[in-house]
Amino acid sequence: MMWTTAVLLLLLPRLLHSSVTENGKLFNQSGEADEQLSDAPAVDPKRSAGVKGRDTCAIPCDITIKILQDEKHSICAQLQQSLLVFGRSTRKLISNVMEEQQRALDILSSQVTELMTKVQTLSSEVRRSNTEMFSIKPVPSHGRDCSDIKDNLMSVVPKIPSGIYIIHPENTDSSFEVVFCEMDYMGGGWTVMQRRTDGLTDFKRPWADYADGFGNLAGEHWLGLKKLFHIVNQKDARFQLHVALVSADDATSYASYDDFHLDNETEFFSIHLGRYAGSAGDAFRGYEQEQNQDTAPFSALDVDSDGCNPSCFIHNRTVESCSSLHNQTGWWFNRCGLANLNSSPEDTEHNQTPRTRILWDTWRRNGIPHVIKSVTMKIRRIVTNN
Ligand SMILES: *[C@@H]1O[C@H](CO)[C@@H](O)[C@H](O)[C@H]1NC(C)=O
Ligand SMILES: *[C@@H]1O[C@H](CO)[C@@H](O)[C@H](O)[C@H]1NC(C)=O
Ligand SMILES: *[C@@H]1O[C@H](CO)[C@@H](O)[C@H](O)[C@H]1NC(C)=O
Ligand SMILES: *[C@@H]1O[C@H](CO)[C@@H](O)[C@H](O)[C@H]1NC(C)=O
Ligand SMILES: [Ca+2]
Repeated sequence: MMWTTAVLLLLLPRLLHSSVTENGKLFNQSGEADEQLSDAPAVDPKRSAGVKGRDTCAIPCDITIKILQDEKHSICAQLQQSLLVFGRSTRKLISNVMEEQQRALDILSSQVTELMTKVQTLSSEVRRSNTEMFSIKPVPSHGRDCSDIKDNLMSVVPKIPSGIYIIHPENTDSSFEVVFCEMDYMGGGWTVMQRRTDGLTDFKRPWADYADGFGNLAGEHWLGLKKLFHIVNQKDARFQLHVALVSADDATSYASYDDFHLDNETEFFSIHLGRYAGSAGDAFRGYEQEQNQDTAPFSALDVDSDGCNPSCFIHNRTVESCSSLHNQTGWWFNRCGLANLNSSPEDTEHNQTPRTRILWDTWRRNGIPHVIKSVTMKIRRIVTNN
């Protein structure tokens, strides 16, 4: 509405001018009006009368006055008349302009309404297709675990690459996991559950982190006990565990267990190992029964189920927490034991003790344990005939 008023204010002087010109014609049509009238409507009637008066000085005064009064009356009547006409035409013009503006506004607003409706239709269309895309279609997983992925893709792809895959273990409601699959090593199909190579990932972690997992899947990481539990507890599936070790002087060895599964979190994810095979020795079980970590619950720096209760005597030292002894890492400690693959890789800058290094005590040369620089723990389905 503001701009309509502004337009009217701009138009008004022009309207007034044209009306006055029209009225000017009216004046000189009657033969009485002076040119000045059009420019100065408040004209002094005496002045024009005075001019006439000089031409007719012979006429007696009372008659002259009468004539002048008549003239004055007639001029006033004409002025009133022309003012009326002026007022009427101005009003008409203004109302015409306003009507025109109103029509233009009506057209504009109907166009705007039409556009708004179109926009609403379009955006609801977009929303609908987005909903279809994101919530109705589930996230596609590549398989139940890396062995399953390998079996599924083997007939389709000539060479399956190692890398990060999405898995959906069987009998798990909606837990999709991202895992690293090794597809080249020893026939492929391995789901990596732990990798320690450069010491860049901090393995000093509380229970929650060991339960949920941490690190970088493409590098050092711990997959997490919950995910591991879901994978190895699938129906009609059995898994083997493979530990691959590399020493500081680039010697390699492995330890393999033909069965591997975990108890649930209530049982602190106790580990269950099958028969050992390999070249690194069975450090999980050690040399003596009291070093055996098979069936041990998992411990972390804040959850202590390490079998040292209240304390153990290890290497002439009193130990209350195996996690503390092993640089605050988590593992299936049992009176600490001879294996802990979550400790730090070889690091010459730190004054490491055998207990803060990656520990696999049964891999020895000339009776001395190897210094281990990297390790991977991976699991694979065992083909069962049932
Ligand atoms: C009215 O006055 C105008 C301006 O003075 C003049 O040009 C025009 O001829 C006059 N018209 C008549 C009909 O006298
Ligand atoms: C203990 O762990 C921290 C963090 O991972 C690491 O920086 C440090 O070198 C480790 N200490 C030893 C003695 O290995
Ligand atoms: C965990 O396992 C134990 C023993 O098998 C069982 O009694 C318990 O109900 C399980 N807990 C959960 C939460 O599944
Ligand atoms: C522990 O102490 C005993 C006797 O005090 C000694 O013979 C043995 O060598 C010590 N062991 C270690 C690992 O220091
Ligand atoms: Ca303890």
